[in-house]
Amino acid sequence: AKDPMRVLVTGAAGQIGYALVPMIARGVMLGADQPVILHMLDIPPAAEALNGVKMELVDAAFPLLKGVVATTDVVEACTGVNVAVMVGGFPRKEGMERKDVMSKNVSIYKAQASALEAHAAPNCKVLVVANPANTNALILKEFAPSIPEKNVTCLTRLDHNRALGQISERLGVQVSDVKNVIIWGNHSSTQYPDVNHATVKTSTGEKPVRELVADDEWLNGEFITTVQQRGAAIIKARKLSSALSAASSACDHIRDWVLGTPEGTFVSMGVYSDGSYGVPSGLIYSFPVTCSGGEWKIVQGLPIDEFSRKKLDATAQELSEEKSLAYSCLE
Ligand code: NAX
Repeated sequence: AKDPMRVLVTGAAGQIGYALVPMIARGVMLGADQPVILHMLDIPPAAEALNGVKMELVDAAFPLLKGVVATTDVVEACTGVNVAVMVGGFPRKEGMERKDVMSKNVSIYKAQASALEAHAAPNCKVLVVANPANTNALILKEFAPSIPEKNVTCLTRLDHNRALGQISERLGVQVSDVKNVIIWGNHSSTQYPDVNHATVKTSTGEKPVRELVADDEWLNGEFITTVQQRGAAIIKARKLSSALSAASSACDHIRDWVLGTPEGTFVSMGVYSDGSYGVPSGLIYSFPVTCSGGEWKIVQGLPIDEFSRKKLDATAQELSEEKSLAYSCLE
């Protein structure tokens, strides 16, 4: 039998946490043969609720769940973890300035970076979910210099999955037959959902999405804005932000990273830019990646047309501005 892996979920008393921890305990994230020990962190006002989540995990009698740590102590939460899913953060409240929200999150991510660096297992893989996800991940990376930069990522898989879902709905095909959409850039409304390399499996082989949809106006317009604005549409409908889809996508992100992507399939991950596709290095930017042996690699050599180029640059520009704002909060 495999040794258990320790998985940290911060913000575990929140709504994504509530959807995510049972998925992890059922093996959705790391595999049906991988025992896990859950480490759940939240802040003192949520301590009682967090304990309630722990009680439910016990009550669910998950065979793979070998232990639960529920704590408000960052060091205890981070100790020995192999995977860290950072869902906790400071939400933007009505009337708050962008800079004030950034400043709160910068201090949270700076502190948690230090705790992970000092106490996590070597080679711990980090996924930042909390917004602003790319920039929180960048701060975490900067303040945990001994964690390899390739181990710090942010979640854009939800956006990726939303794009797959929209294509599947439009064409009336199974979502599992659609692949290789790309989310470029920031997990924000400037992200660029790109279908230029996406295909659909049909009875006569793989066909390009552009050819099957045969409506460039929709693909270059409404499709893009629907994916970009999907989070807002969920809030409008549910009066709460996306939670089950975010949790499921976080599992997809870690599972593919650890266990590998299928041959010929790429997925979107926010990773530390190396300058690929003319994206400035030093940003956490969402790229198409393939994973194998526990490492991601940016898919190289995809042709980028002029329409796409502008969109890749615009979202990079926004991330550079976020980075400056974050750094101004450190001064
Ligand atoms: P909730 O407000 O329900 O939960 C957040 C939890 O974090 C709360 O329990 C809170 O007490 C806790 N928390 C706050 N500060 C903390 C700290 N310093 N350490 C540990 N825990 C702390 O929000 P929820 O709906 O679960 O969303 C969580 C985050 O995910 C938000 O930042 C949200 O914007 C972000 N999202 C990111 C998505 C993505 O695709 N990257 C999509 C979904 C979601 O909107």
